[in-house]
Amino acid sequence: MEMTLRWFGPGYDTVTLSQIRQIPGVTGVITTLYDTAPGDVWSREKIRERKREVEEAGLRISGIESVNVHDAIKTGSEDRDRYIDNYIETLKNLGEEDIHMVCYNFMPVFDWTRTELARVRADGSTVLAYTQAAVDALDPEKMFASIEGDMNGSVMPGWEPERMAHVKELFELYRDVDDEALFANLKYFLERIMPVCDAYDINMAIHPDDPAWSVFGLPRIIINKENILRMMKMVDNPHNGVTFCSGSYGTNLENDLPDMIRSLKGRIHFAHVRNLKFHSPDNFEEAAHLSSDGSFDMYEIVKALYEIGFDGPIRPDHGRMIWGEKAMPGYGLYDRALGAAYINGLWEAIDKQHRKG
Ligand SMILES: [Mn+2]
Repeated sequence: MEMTLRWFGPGYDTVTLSQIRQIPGVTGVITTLYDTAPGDVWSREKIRERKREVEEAGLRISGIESVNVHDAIKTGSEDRDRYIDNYIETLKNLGEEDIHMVCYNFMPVFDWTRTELARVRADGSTVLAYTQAAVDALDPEKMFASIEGDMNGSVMPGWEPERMAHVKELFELYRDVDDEALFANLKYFLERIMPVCDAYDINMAIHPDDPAWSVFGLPRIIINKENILRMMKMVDNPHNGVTFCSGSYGTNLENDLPDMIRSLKGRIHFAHVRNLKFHSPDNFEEAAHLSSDGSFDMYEIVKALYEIGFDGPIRPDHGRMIWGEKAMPGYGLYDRALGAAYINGLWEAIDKQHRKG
């Protein structure tokens, strides 16, 4: 594995590359071009400029999170081919610049959904949290307004104000899209992009839906072992792979995370590792990475990744807001750095134990 940190780029991230460079064991960043709209082609020049900046800081671009998939592709609308052509062009440009891992998601309307961005925990840290009761009581069109005040002035991925301004139209677009239609649209997209992925050795890594069930009546398909194996099978190419996100699959307590990891051997191209603390099956908050701070056995999760020979980029996922830091919720420096150090510690211990036999 390669330890990385997500970095949103200049002007969007409060964390600097020089700070990331000083986290022990972190050698790469996972980045994106936030200022390129979903559906537009990422130019060679912009990719090269980002690469130069990262490499000058002594790091490398270990992958992209995300190249967003346009709603025309997800809904299978008549103009989808034009957007897929653009996506292929972007992949080609990334490949030419020696970037070989692309995370994306196929979630309708909203990216991840949380109902609180700053729940206060017993230790005074603040975290993102979710309660089904709050979602059920909420008008989805007002979702953005309800969390906007807690964003610390940041633009959160998937919650861009320009996008949320059209949320009503987005719902309309997905009116006739059910799970089966979404699977079919995903298959169509993957079949069209696999040739360029083969040509440039680009690993596509789909991010699970978060939470891993339907919200606001929208279809959600990347939610459990059965569905993800169906997806691997429907386009059976090693470049069609997954981002294993423990915090997203873990929202559903019926998902056995180490078992899922083992069943995806060879197809996990990227790993997000974080912990959740459950108060009930539909009321949870994001905890520190340490097993005892949350509900997951992080040792078993990292061990499963180790045992399947996972060799892609891994990153700590959302961190708590601690030590007075003001940053994009989930994406401060301090707690993610602690998370990276902890995961590195687990990995080293598992590796040494394994070598001893
Ligand atoms: Mn994730």
